[in-house]
Amino acid sequence: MSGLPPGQRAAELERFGLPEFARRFGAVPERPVLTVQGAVRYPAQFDLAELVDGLQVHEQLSDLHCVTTWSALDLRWSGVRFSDLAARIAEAVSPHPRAKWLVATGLDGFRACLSLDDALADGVLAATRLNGDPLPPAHGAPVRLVSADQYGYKSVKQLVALEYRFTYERGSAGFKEHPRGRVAREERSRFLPGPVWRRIWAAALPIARRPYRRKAGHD
Ligand SMILES: Nc1nc2c(c(=O)[nH]1)N[C@H]1C(S)=C(S)[C@@H](COP(=O)(O)O)O[C@H]1N2
Ligand SMILES: [Mo]
Repeated sequence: MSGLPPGQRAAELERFGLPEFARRFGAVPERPVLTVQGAVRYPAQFDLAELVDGLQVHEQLSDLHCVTTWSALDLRWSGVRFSDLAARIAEAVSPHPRAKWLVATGLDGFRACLSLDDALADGVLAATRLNGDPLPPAHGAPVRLVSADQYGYKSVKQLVALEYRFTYERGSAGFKEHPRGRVAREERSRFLPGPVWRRIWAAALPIARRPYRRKAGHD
């Protein structure tokens, strides 16, 4: 919230992601659903509006830190705590007690894998609003994960599915996604130390941004 983590620079929020997802940008369905499966006793599909209905609305000021070294600061997210949502889901689907990971999938097919501990931590929101307005589709409508302490690739936009798992599974970013992705520890990506990745990612950023900026220009 205040002060930039190591290797990050302040930037304006703009739609971003893996280059191959820039063009996969689906329309928000009229009646959004959330599918929950994997290591659960009762796989289910929930009406998203019903699922969040009655949960306490929570507002949070947090930063979005992309692994490619840009950070959008002081974003005012509003929604429900992901832990509240997960508790309601767990009541219905009965996850296996040894399930320790959660794969979140977006409408565009983008997948990220979070440890359940990280997903249920403070500062993780199922956000529906941003800076006082309904969340725009470009930033994740109808609902997006916001995990403030992890790199942006864990904050899956347009959430459509959750899968409980016993083990970590590579998401869409493969080894470029760190299993934990904690910003404070600079866990940017696997196999190399954070400060090394920092330089690689900073060099890759202009290339990664290109398809998103091109798409935004056409919208
Ligand atoms: N569905 C979906 N969610 C996603 C992505 C994506 O490509 N698709 N990219 C992730 C990455 S790498 C980042 S940095 C943030 C960017 O969020 P923004 O588009 O709101 O800036 O979304 C994350 N969530
Ligand atoms: Mo990112």
